[in-house]
Amino acid sequence: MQSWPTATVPKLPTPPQALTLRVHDTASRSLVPVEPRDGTARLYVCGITPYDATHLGHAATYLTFDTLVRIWRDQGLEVRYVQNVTDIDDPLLERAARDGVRWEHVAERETNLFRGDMTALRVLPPTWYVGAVEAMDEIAELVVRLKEAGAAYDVDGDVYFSVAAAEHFGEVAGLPLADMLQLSAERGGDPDRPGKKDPLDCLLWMQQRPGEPGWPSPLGTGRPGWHVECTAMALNRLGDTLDVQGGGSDLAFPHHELSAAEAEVATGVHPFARAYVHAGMVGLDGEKMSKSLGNLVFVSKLVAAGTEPGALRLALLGSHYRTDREWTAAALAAGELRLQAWRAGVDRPAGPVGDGVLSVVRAALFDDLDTPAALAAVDAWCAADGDDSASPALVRELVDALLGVLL
Ligand code: 5CA
Ligand code: ZN
Repeated sequence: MQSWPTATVPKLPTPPQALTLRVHDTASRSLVPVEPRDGTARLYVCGITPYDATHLGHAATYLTFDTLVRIWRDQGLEVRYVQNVTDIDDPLLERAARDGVRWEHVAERETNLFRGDMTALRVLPPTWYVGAVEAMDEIAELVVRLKEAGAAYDVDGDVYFSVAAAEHFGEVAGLPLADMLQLSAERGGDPDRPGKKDPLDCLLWMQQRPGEPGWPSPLGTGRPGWHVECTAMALNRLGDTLDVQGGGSDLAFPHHELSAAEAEVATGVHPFARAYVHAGMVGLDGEKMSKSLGNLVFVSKLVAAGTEPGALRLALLGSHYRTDREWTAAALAAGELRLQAWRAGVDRPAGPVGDGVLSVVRAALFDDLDTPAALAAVDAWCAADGDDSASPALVRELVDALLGVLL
């Protein structure tokens, strides 16, 4: 599937070799070093389910992984990045029925809006942007592989993955059974379906239902379960091990847990990802911003109303990615003020020495993507006087390359 146009990324002076990037890994509940092999970083970030427009919660999560991509590129690594689009799923069918349009139309319309938002926000596009619909064959192939490995079974013609087949099942989210059961029911699972061996077993392939779309496969005509889509797309483009598997914290269980379990059984390799990185939830008025709750603030609407995407970026990067937070008018106003102050800072003929702010910004970002500390370092540079006439250009470039903001 077509992604979106890339923004240019200025090349900065080579970073000191001594810096090691560390990120928070949900599975080990600790900061872990990220040391990609062979000069190549492998990243899978779960993409949108395109049934409603991108809201600021999505934007915050994709900005988190954009920061990671920018750090890797700054390190001189090649970045192989896969992002999916869940372009067929129950919510799409429900939305299409409600609006009296075809589900394909809903998917295309909302994916286009998302591309527009990502372009406006200068989020760098993934190497592969893959829709579930275009990946049906490879997904079915993985389901067949899991069946052959003895990790799948039939329930009334539908195919289920057996969590008992994965030795390390449960280790990504590290949750007690009761929590897993509850989250499974809340987030697309069916723990109470009769005939399953374990309530946490998940759907791999669903036979076509009347009035619903289906794709021919060796498993019969139907469509895949959610988790196995991401597993297949990741394994086929990035190999058996990812450096980072990313998404919002609502994906840790069951989605990333089950994807990891499926990958482990299919490849015999553990762990699937060296780090599972999860962004906090952005809320509005005390609730998680979500399509189903309807309490949404849209990137496209803010931008159409005249908000500068750079200010939006700074507003979102002003909090640490792991913190659950509220979207407020004050956060946006702070982003706007900051953008003005930074523009004034780089428009000066000279400023404090630029190498200093560059190394502080890098050190902050290498420390679990500490964007608030990185922003504070640029604030400090803008607030101080100096006579380095090369520094305004360097700061403009570092803000562009590492923070994605054009001053
Ligand atoms: N298509 C699946 C992943 S395969 C999906 O979760 N789609 S989504 O459209 O619901 O969410 C897309 C991404 O945005 C996910 O990483 C999700 O964790 C993240 N996300 C959703 N709501 C919020 C929110 N309120 N705050 C932060 N991130 C969010
Ligand atoms: Zn996913």
